[in-house]
Amino acid sequence: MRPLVGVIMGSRSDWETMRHAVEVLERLGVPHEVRVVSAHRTPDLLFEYAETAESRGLEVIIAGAGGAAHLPGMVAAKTTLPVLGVPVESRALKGLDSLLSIVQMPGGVPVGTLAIGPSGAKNAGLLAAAILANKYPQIKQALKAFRKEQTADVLAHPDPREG
Ligand code: RP5
Repeated sequence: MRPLVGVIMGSRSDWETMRHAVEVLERLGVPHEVRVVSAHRTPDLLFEYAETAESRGLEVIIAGAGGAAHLPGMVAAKTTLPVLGVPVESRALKGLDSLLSIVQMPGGVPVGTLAIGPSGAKNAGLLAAAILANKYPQIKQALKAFRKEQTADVLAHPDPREG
């Protein structure tokens, strides 16, 4: 099936974080593509990717970046598709720079900003699935099953001292 979610990141070094978004999409059976697209190093590719995303059939974009993290905001500037931003943890400032760069969009061009790091990436995958679930019953079913399993797993292991 054609990809519905585009997962992009500013650098190959972001993969360790962004793979958590992709793992969720795989688990829920959401068709997706994965690309490195840098706002700073490949600005023309960024424009092309964002401008053609909708006509290629993408319905949600997840964009992860670290440091001066312009990628999610610039993508959002070039498409009206929902853009979910994942702040990647930077070495120097532990991702606070990434978070503030992504979350502080001026009114008019939204980026749905998630938490710093792997949890944010995982939740971006889940949120993308939740957006698509309104249209695709199979994804809604997979999302509900995921949440049910998660709850069952916690309830099955109430004593934290047991493995
Ligand atoms: C950003 O710069 C990327 O998103 C990455 O998080 C950060 C560092 O990139 P590398 O120098 O590791 O390629 O554009």
